[in-house]
Amino acid sequence: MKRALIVVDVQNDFCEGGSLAVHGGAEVAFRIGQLLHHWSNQDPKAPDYDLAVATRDHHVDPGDHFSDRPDFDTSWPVHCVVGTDGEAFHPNLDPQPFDAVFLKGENAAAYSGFEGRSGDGTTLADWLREHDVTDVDVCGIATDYCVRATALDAVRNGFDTRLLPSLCAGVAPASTYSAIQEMERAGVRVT
Ligand code: VGL
Ligand code: ZN
Repeated sequence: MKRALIVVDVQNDFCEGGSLAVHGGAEVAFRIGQLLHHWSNQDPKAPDYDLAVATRDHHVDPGDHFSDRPDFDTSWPVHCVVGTDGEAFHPNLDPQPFDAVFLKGENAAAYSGFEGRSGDGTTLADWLREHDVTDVDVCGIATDYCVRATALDAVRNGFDTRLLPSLCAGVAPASTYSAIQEMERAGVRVT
């Protein structure tokens, strides 16, 4: 049994000052950074993850995922464009001791980290299985979109899945609330 931490989309554009800023994003980046700091220093008070991975929204031309008049549900302002500062990890996410990073959404919307691939083309599900991971904790941005989709796919792929709500930020309160209910119904343990 091995447990991995999955850090979803803690990128500049999803934090204050970014093009799709999520309220509380920079604070969540800071708190995840603190956790990673304790974890990478093998601090006894850190959670005992065997591995830590991150996902990144990584858009080139994702079609109608981008809009000049976004509805903030199925269409969004231009964000996380490959090669821009908005696509980079937020500086509060420090350190970044990830065993792998999974990029998603190059040419179409991809909310779930399980749609992403690492540098050598491995999917998140295959990578976790290759590393004997059975349990995952999911945190990051946004609770009601990419965190939700990633946690639901983790359950579907057979991982024992927990959500860390204190290390998440959501786009809107109502959709964040219903996303948490939906994750719980699907078998995600909300800690
Ligand atoms: C996300 C909206 C658009 C996310 C990504 O990371 O939750 N949200 N693209
Ligand atoms: Zn996106």
